[in-house]
Amino acid sequence: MSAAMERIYTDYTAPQPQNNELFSQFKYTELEGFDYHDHDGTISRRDPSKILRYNDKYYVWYTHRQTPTPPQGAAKSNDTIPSSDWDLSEIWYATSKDGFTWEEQGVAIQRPEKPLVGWRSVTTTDILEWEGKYYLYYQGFMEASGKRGDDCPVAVSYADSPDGPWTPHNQIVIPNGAEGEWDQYSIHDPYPLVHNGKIYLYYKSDFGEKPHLVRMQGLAIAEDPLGPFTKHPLNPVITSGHETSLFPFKEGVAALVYKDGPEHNTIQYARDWVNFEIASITELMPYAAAPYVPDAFSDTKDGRGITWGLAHFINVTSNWNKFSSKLVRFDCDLSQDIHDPDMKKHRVVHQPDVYYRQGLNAKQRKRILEAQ
Ligand code: AAL
Repeated sequence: MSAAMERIYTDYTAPQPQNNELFSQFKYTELEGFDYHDHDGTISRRDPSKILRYNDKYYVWYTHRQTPTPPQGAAKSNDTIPSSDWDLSEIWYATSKDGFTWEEQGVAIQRPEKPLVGWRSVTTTDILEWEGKYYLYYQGFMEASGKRGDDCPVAVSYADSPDGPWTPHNQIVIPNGAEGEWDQYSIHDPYPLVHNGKIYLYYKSDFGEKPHLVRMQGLAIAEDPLGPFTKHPLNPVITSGHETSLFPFKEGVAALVYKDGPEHNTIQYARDWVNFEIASITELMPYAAAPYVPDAFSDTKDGRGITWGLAHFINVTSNWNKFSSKLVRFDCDLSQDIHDPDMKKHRVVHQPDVYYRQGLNAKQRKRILEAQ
């Protein structure tokens, strides 16, 4: 049997995508309720948390930047000028009855005073519900992003209600790795789930040199939301992806792995929550996907999967001098509880203009013409 035929039997839950429970297309819907200043770059919302359902409402937390200018890069940044789209930011939150129209509630986590963790910027948060209390994990920047790199550890705040008030733990809860380790500079995209009575927090780190940064995903496990977190000895556990989102599925965990790395644009699965295999290949995956995962914290042994969530579009005007991002809703069928054939079509039919927008640049056209 060829290697390819082997994979049909070992890697995929079905020979054809339309019958693969861990394959889906992704459909996108513009959200109502958020003002973006006509995308002039002075306000940005991005990197949403998983969706939480509480008192018949959906809750989402996200990075909120509102600055007098658009991002200007690390060299030009100062106490009011942001270096990047997520510099000088706070964690805000919004609620919704239907997941399409949202009401912004305001700030959840403010930047603390210098030198506390996150004094420069608090960003890229995710939510954990544990024993009746709520925890927001987030990146705590202690310098403008982009000085050496996008360097930060992870901090945490906690509350008795999703509406706060949030008490900062004011300590680094997921520390950077030691010098020379793969996660020495950054601990990004903290993403907690509950498994085997413990908190399984997946995260990204990046290493190497710009513009060829290598991004991989690690796992840190704790018995208490405030730590200590122990990093898994097999880290990195996923060798691709960016803001990787995960959800319990049957006895294991599935991951949306997109954007970076040799295995980008894949949906992966780990029966043991550590050793991931490619379950399907897909496209138009949501950026910074933040799914509604009803059983994220129930320590389930039969994860039901996901059907929707929020994500973000970055640099929505394609103008680097007005860089800002916006939240968007995605829908999919990665669920044991629905079967939506329209989500299982494995060919997203694009119109010609989509391909023409990926046209040759002047340098490429010049190279081609000169080679004739
Ligand atoms: C995002 C996330 C983290 C990074 C930056 C803001 O997509 O990966 O949060 O630090 O980009």
